[in-house]
Amino acid sequence: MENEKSIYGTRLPKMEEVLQDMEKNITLLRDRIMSEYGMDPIEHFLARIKSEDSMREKCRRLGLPETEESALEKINDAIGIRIVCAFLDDVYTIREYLTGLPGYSVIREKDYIRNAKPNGYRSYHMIMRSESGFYIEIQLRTISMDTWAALEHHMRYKKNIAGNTELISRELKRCADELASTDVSMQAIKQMIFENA
Ligand code: 0O2
Repeated sequence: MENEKSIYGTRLPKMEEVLQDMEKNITLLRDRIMSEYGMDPIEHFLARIKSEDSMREKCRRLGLPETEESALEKINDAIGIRIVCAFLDDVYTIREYLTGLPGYSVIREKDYIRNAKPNGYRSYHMIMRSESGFYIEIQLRTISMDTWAALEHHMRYKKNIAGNTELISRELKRCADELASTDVSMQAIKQMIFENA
């Protein structure tokens, strides 16, 4: 890739600035909630710039030319953050905070927690835009949702799966639904603990 022009043109340093600013904001929020409620709302979070190869592959998959415009305007996840929470209510607390974040606007939201995808995928998706004009994709989910998504992602890209793919999909969907019901129970337990504290 040495002599090849980056699909992000010369904008990579600016993208890194936006990514770092978002990371700083999430860390500040985390500290604030922790000092107010004594509990960390975030299990862990990952922040990344989509690699050159993945972005080019996504352009091809979507039938877009491999250009800076496709990567930064047509596709909105060149900058991506995944926030994994222990509990369901933390997902919505963080979503609320992000909607009011100075310097950023929310362009699009999809609640795949209340409206899960047919395969069982659950997460809260946000597309935000920085004042400097960069899109950021934010995925918010619980630990259970993250575990499921990781396995399902792995299966999807694994070629030549032996056995009955229909059965595998059905089993994955069943696991997703069981995990969702566990998330609701864990949330109720948390509430009982806090009400009696
Ligand atoms: P990768 O390799 O993770 O980057 P949009 O259609 O853009 O308006 P939406 O519906 O939020 O909005 O987007 P989309 O394209 O359905 O999903 C965006 C990302 O969410 C995906 O990125 C995945 O990371 C994750 N995702 C969505 N659906 C699934 C799913 O069924 N299983 C898993 N494991 N992840 C999912 P990419 O670019 O597809 O992949």
